Amino acid sequence: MNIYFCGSIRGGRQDVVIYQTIVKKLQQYGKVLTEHVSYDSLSDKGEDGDKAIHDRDVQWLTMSDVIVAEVTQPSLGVGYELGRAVAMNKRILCLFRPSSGKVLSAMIRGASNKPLFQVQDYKEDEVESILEKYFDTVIKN
Ligand code: 6K6
Repeated sequence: MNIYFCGSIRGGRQDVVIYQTIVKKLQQYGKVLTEHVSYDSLSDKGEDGDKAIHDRDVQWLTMSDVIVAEVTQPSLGVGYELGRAVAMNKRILCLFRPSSGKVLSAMIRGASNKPLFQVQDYKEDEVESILEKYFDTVIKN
């Protein structure tokens, strides 16, 4: 299974440790095409140029079976990826931490439409069990 993980890069890297926990868990279920989103050392510069990054990421989205996005830290890139993924009729799980004090965009929470587009509020220590439950269903269907 190809899994596309979305997390903030230029939107701010404060949740990178949670991205690492999520990516590690996702790797039990398939190939995470965007593992680099969880790298500690990722700067916001990139080496490939923005057009190459965009085109490669859209290609990976096309190849993905499931998209998992950590949406607590707002990111234009993550929002864009989710919009493109919805247009492709992909299966999408958005993870949001209310304990951050932030309020999730209505354009993400309001897009929730089970079973294809799911938004799940969670606490940090629940993230692995939430992914287990989600992927149990994905694997069965
Ligand atoms: C920095 C270091 C190496 O590469 C970079 C910049 N590049 C990106 N590389 C790969 N994917 C990217 C990059 N910038 C944004 N994205 C995609 O958009 C990722 O898949 C993230 O889910 C999302 C983050 O968007 P921003 O707006 O927070 O940057």
